[in-house]
Amino acid sequence: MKTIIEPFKIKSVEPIYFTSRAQRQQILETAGYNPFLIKAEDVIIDLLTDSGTSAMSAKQWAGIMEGDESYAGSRSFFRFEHTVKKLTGFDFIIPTHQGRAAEKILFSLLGGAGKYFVSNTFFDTTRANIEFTGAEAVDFLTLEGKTPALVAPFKGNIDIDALAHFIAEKGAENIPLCMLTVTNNSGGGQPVSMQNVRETSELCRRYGIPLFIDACRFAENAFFIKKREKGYENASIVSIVQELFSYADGCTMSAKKDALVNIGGFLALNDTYLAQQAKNMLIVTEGFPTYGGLAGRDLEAIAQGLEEVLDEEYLKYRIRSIEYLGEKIHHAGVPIMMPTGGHAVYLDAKAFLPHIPPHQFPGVALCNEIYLEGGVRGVEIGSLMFGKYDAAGRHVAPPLELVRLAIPRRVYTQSHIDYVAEVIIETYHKKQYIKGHKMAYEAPLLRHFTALLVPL
Ligand code: P70
Repeated sequence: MKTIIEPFKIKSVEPIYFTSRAQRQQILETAGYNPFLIKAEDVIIDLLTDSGTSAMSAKQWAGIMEGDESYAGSRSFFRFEHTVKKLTGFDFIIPTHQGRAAEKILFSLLGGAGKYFVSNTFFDTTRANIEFTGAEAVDFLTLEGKTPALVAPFKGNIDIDALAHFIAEKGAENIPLCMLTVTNNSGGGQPVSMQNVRETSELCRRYGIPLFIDACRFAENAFFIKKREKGYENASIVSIVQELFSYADGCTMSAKKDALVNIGGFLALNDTYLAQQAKNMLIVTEGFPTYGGLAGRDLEAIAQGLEEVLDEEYLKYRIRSIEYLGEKIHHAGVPIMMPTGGHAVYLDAKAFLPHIPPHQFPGVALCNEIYLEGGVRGVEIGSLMFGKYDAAGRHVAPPLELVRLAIPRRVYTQSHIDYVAEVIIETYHKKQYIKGHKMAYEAPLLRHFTALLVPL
């Protein structure tokens, strides 16, 4: 059969509340034109994030009941630890309440003024945790990764030559860690190839720089390797995952993505001394090392989710559901990041709204228009999230202005997605009437979460 169906049935449902365009106009104004500040009940289809929004399986809910809530030595921790070790091969597995808590611990221990952390692309919280220590976060995305319309199999790859130059220039002693984000979230959910991971690992090992994986979407990345990289056609997803982690010295993970849960994360690593320091900090900030910032039931649900996410039928449906939305709107002429990535369709706001300059936040303007049109909420990944000011106070734009439509895992059906496509295409027809925004309030770090804006 040609039709790829959702490989699950639905046992428990939640209502969607509908709003009129006039109501949404009012809601946007009240929210300071920042989609983060809209109440979820006022959203018809919520594509703000795929993080923590998964539908859990019956087995995960069963795990919630089975969770062992002992303070120390909980059975659920050992199941969690066993599962993560089997996948990653790392020696020390440290649970945290979500990804950024793992980042906070890791970068607090390794960071500081004068240090450089390098990556294909750091995501927002990772970058913020690095900069908070006084260190610099530097991205080395390949040119093809920065070219939205170009179709290439591994647009998440790090530029090895540029990285090698940078290491030679700054000195390995000033670079405490290299991180590969799989898939590359800020760059379109694009995968990183096994070859690129292997070559990055060789380069880092030559200089004694530890390589860590930001593993949020490791299973989606593995599926792309299987489908697109020569030599992996017949490999199992689990063996691809294990090989990828074997090239690294550790990882941070937000379990809210590919572990199919609503909260959780971990730090995993091989270095005994660093692990000891991390556990000491964990006790101060998160909790005892056999629960971190989580309940025993959360650890159970993560362990179960990490097994389910490796199911090829699931991954096939998952990646196809993103591609399906991408195809529909691309055929209608809507400019998107090509090819579609693992967890979201990314609209190219620069090409969608060429009349709005970066300092007027084309991505935010587009997000708000899409919400107005059909109650669909996306997120801007562009000048609001990553823009900076130079010494003269001028706005410095990031390379891409994107609107991400992230698809929660196992939550929406094909007709929901058809509706989203219709909303995007309608918005595209009205593009010349969309106006830029200006900032009314911004916080010093991670400003996109709380900023207030006004349309021009
Ligand atoms: C997302 C969320 C979180 C994330 C990530 C990567 C590659 C670390 C983290 C932190 C954040 C977000 C963005 C916009 C709207 C809502 C939420 N990504 N590394 O949706 O993990 O959130 O668990 O601390 O993507 O992409 P955590």
